[in-house]
Amino acid sequence: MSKPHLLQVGPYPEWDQIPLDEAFTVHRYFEAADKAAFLAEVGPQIRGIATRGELGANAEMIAACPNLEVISVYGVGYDAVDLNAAKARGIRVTNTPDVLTNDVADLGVAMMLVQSRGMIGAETWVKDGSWAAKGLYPLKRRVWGRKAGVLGLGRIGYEVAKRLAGFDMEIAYSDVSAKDYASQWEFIQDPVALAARSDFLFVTLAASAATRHIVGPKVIEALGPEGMLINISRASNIDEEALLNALESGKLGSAALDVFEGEPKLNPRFLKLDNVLLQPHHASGTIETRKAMGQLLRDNLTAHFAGKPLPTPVL
Ligand code: 8YV
Repeated sequence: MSKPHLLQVGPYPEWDQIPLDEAFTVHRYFEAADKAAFLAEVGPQIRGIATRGELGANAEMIAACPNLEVISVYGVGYDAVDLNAAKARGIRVTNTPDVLTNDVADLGVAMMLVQSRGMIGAETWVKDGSWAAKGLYPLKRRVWGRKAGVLGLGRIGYEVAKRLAGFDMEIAYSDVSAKDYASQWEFIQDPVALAARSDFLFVTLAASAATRHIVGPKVIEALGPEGMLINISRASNIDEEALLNALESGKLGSAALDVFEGEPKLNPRFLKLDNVLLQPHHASGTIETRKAMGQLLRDNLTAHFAGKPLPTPVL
């Protein structure tokens, strides 16, 4: 039996690539020099798209594949998939929830600690001889016992809050409604009010048109010159222009960011700031989690082509 043809949007580790190539005829979009010509050539054969959270599948790509049946995302976020285009053609969409939740939460909390305690600068202080030459490293701010806000108490937000409880932090969260599994934490629906009472504000919302720039000038200024914004969701949840302005002027104390507009080519203004901690969209980037994500991506594709129920459908 001939293998279903797949369009692969971005690279995967070898441990995923080998089984993917065994089970499917894979066309590597990311290796094509002329993307439009490549799509025009292979598009009609394509029955599945294997993509990644940040890459998704846009309307053009979907339109170029008239026989497309399924889009499988390696990632929990599917905001980069044109869901309307998929829905209009009855194309199934899957993602990889749950398997990455704990690692994403771990990285968010680690970024808070590293940034608040100034650990990157402290390491430079040791390595460049400043410790011996200049003496003691400047004092930084504590984390334990302070106020944390979690914007979006879904799977990842919940795991962040659980970890913060271990630091005896005062935790509040915002979401569309109070969660029955979170009665131990304060519910503050308005993101501006949440930011105003928080020292650290975690953005853990699934991105959509409705959440675009939910963290705008008002939220950022409410968090204030002593506050820290931590984003482990999607760049589109934050008004990046307002964030940069506030970081440059000191209206916001600091930020720890794993995601950026236009990544990996982020706005160069970020690189000039000394009140930011920047990560290369790496919150799910552990060997264990990435292996589980790759397996789930393939399980969804295999189930689809075997006519079985999809393990983790979005559409
Ligand atoms: C990426 C992510 O998919 O889960 C998500 O939504 O953005 C990440 O896990 C990861 O960088 C792999 O591309």
